[in-house]
Amino acid sequence: MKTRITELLGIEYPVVQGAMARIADGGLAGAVSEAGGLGIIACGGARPEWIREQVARARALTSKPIGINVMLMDPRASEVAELVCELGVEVVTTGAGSPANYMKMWKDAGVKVVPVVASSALAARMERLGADAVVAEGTEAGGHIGELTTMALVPSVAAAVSIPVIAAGGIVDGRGMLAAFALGAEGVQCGTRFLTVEECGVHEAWKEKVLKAKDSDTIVTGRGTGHPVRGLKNKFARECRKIEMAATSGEELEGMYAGSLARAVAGDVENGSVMAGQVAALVTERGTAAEVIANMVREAEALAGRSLGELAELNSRRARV
Ligand code: TUI
Repeated sequence: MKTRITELLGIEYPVVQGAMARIADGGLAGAVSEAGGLGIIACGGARPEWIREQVARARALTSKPIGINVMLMDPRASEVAELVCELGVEVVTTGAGSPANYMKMWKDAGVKVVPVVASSALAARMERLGADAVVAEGTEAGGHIGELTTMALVPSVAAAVSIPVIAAGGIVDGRGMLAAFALGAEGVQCGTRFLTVEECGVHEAWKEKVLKAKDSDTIVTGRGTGHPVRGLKNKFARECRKIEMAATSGEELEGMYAGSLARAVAGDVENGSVMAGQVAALVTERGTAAEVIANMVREAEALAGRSLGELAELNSRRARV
């Protein structure tokens, strides 16, 4: 399969694994890249020594390109930004802010730069600064999110830039991949779908919670702080919502979130922030990274050759290809 994304990133399939803070390590990223997608090591909240180890771990699993994600709200973001160049990773993605300050450094080092954006305005700004592609991430996604849905955001971003667009948020299988391509994307990024794969080291309790989730089981907390985060409903989320309703300032809320991801990572899925996207409801299997990617691409291509009438007929029989 060939798209501007596969050519740009030097990968076989235009499927990128979303960076999931404290979860997406070298083991997962290496497996995704070896399977022909792009694996990304999430550096939000990570120490530089950990990042070095994980890049080495991914390199031991694959000789194909890998990526690093810089979480821009992280106090160590500028340190991580420099590590990207030093470690010679092929691709950098960014999240939760504008990477304007680092763009020149990365471009000069020959790194492919793919910022995650939640608006067409930021996408256009990123293109002007030299971004190679953008990830347009809709509010269906897990973790830190913007306002627009994938359905509204992807065509809007595609109209605003000439560089290729990778769609994210709510994509879990070939149906979503085909829909994203119909909206203007040339690649997809999936996070939640990779949470339950064999190579993902997230706590078993988190995997089980995703596998059992229904479509109304995610909730957004932190809107009052200006940093909304989507995760699975639990005691922590209910408490957050209760306090948010009563709070009079953002600062009053910030304290609640300290350590919440660490608790979930340690397996406390009731009192921690169990980030996941709306499509958690559609994740009902585990599988391997290679199976996820191969099935997604196979299904998208099998659907793409059909007329709308044929698609409707398949839908009427609730049939999958
Ligand atoms: O970054 C993400 N998702 C994340 S980061 C993360 S780590 C975390 N840990 C604990 C608490 C909170 C977060 C978990 N999930 N996605 C990419 C993304 N970026 N989504 C939306 C945006 C975004 C939003 C606004 C990017 C830029 C922006 O505006 C920047 C500007 O300057 O206009």
